Amino acid sequence: MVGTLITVAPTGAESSKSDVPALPCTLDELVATATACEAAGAAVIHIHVRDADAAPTLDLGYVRAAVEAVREATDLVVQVSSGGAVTDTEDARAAVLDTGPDAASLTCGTVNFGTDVFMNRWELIERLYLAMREREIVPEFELFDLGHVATMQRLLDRHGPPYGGRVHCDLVMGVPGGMPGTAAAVTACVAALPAGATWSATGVGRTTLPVMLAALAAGGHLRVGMEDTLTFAPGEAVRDNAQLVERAATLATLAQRPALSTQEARTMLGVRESRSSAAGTGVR
Ligand code: KMH
Ligand code: ZN
Repeated sequence: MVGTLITVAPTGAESSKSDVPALPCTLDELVATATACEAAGAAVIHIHVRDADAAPTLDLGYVRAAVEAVREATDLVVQVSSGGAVTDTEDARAAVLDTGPDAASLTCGTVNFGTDVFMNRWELIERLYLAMREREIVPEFELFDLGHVATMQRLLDRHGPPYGGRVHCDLVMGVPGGMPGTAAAVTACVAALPAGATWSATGVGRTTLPVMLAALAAGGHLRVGMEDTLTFAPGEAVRDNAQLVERAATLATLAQRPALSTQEARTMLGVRESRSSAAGTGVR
């Protein structure tokens, strides 16, 4: 049986450093987290960047520095977020594809996001998808709801396969406004995925463990990290991202599907072999 791809999403765009002091926000903190998470079993890192005030930013200087620093310090597959924060513009979200990542997230539909709305118009989804393929960036289709599976299928039908030729999805579950983080929802989503697609799942907040266990049982992969989970157990704050990766790797080993190496992850995802951070040709 195939091993488990573990992705770490260490920072996100939603939590504030003042509320969560352990959140990696500076470049040094990001690199230290990336290094520790790779040692603990992560193979992919999903990056959101913070500025000097620890505020979420899509400033290309910051994002490029993060991509380069993580690549320099680790062998992790570097996946930038094209989702950003709910306040980011479409142009800014597209521009991060010019920072030379191996992979990028691609959310396949609009979703209520707590009291906010995470907007993903069809035109933006197409634009990001085509820009990724042009730049040889592997997309990770972020699916917050069952309808997003249908939109991903429409995208593939209309535009053909992504760069790398593989379809890899991440079920983002338990967001207030999206699909629930339950085993039943995992089953429903997975049944709707195209044949041959690989998938991971992440459960936000207290859904992290049920989603992780359901994903392992159903042959899926795992995403964990402080973007999605800040409480390790009732009343116990997460110590750091490596703690979440260690737990995921332990459960994967118990399921007899141990963590994939970074090289195995590159092969599975179809990531380009060598990539310089200077890549990028400008997003229209
Ligand atoms: N921060 C959320 C609004 C992604 O990274 O692509 C969107 C998000 C998805 O985190
Ligand atoms: Zn994200």
